[in-house]
Amino acid sequence: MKRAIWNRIKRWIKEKGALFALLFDPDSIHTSELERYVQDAEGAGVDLFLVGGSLIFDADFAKKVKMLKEKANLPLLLFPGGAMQITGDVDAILFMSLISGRNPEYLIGEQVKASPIIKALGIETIPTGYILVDSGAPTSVSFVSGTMPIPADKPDILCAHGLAAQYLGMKLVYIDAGSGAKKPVSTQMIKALRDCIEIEIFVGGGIKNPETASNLVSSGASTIVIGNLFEKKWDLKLLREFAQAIHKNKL
Ligand code: 1GP
Repeated sequence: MKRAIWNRIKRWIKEKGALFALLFDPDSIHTSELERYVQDAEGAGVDLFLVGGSLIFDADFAKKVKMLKEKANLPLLLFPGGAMQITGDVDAILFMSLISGRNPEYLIGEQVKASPIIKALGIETIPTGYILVDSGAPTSVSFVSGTMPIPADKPDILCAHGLAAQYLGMKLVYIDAGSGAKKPVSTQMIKALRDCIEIEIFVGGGIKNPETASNLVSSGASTIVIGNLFEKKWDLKLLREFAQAIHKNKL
């Protein structure tokens, strides 16, 4: 089984302490801006690109992912909301199971639909336990997946899910408050999770400033994912500040 991209990500996490992943939602970028965004992000210190979303409205989704792949030098990971988003124009797929939920469609149904296509395309898969944490208000992903997030103040429940992901052989857990969440996952929750599992921890959802990103890294996050903030306003200076804050523990 292919592991080249994952091995590279693991090595970078070791070298840099933590990585900065920028999430592109194809619905919110124009093809004309795409090349500049990729160049800016690579110059500013972003480490990874993610693309995908719980619902995609753009008929040009596949075309935009292909363009991203052509322009990007950094690894491009698909962060799919379902089997319909599978495309071969990425370096690897976060092969996710929504393990905080109890909806069989997102635990295993979409994965079964996607697998034969992934095999035919020959894309690397990165087994990922996707865990939604409550952010104080309903999010698109909880609505679309028909699942309840883990309560924001229940580290024991988060740890139990993280351990289950680890014992199932997943390489990472993606702890998500949901795109545009009012409140990100707390540092207390991430600290508790870091203390009980050994696999990598990606954290995203509602992270709006470099200080929050830095605190999450100090608490044990190995990758910080930011999407919404830069979709609303592209800000090169802020991209650099995030990169510095996320890498600061090792620089
Ligand atoms: C969403 O974790 C990602 O699934 C990123 O969240 O868009 O709020 O940055 P934001």
